[in-house]
Amino acid sequence: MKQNRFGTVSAEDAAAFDRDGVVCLRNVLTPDEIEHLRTAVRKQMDQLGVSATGYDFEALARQVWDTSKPVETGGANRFDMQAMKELVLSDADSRPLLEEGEASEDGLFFYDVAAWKRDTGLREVAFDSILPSIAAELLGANYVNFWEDTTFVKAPHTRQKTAFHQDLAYFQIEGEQCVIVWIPLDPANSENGTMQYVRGSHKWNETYAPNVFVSQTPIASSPEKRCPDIEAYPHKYDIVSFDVQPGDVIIHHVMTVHGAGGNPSDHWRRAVSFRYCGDKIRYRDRMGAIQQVGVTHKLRDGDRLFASDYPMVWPKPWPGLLLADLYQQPETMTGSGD
Ligand SMILES: O=C(O)CCC(=O)C(=O)O
Repeated sequence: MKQNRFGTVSAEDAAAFDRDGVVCLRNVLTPDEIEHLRTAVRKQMDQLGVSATGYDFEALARQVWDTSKPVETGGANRFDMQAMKELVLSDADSRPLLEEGEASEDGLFFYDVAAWKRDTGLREVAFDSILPSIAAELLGANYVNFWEDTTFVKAPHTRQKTAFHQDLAYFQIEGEQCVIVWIPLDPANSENGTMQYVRGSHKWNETYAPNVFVSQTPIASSPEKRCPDIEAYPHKYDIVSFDVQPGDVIIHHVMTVHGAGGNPSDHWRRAVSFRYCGDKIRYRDRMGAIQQVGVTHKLRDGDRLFASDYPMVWPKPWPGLLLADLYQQPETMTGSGD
């Protein structure tokens, strides 16, 4: 892997990423950039209950384990959550993945996607910050496409953990030249559910089926094998986590197995996650992958990600060009407006 081509990543950090499959970079985003992301997340959260794509996984998990009630997701219709409940309950190895302690109604594990399509501020960070060139550097890529953004918010007193998983099989891609940038919008540490990564797992040479996040239950249509039960045997794995502040980012390789605790603390843990693909990635309509919302491309298996759904964010055609402005998109079905 090429290192240090553009001076955005130190040789030590690039080496850590290659070796561990994860690296934490300090102070790479500005306070203004963090504020843009907080604003985008606030707008998504304001639409919870109305938007087609925003879910509360904490509430959902309660409904999954309560066999007396059906699942209720308000306006969110991206996934068939009743079918997901039946899948989890039929899985002999599934169990609630909750932090110890009293049940709390305050908990919220908010999940949403694709804010870039309607939020200029988030787009500026995803396309025009230093992140695309960091991704290019870590991936040794000749160009970089933006795949998607995802929002993960854990309110104070959220018991739901994020089940350990590997990202590749969630995406319709072939190849491993892809990184995920996890961006905390609040201080995050072991008290409020910072991310946990299995060091070196990107080199296990295994592809794992996507799971349903509130349980390790694999998505039924995926042909891949189940992710190991990291939660049950954490001592068997080399798990690394980082205490982070807004401005820091944690970047993991698409094959790195990762998860997160709940947030039993009194402090929010808001985060967004950006996914970047290098030039070796090809499109693949992978069985079991999560269908993206609002995509319009007609890519076929083996195609490069040359479509307006996957903006090329690095290199820029000329310095100073604001890609965020180029990719103004019409309103899509994905929820709140700007
Ligand atoms: O923030 C979380 O709890 C999960 C994040 C994650 O899995 C990701 O960014 O790929």
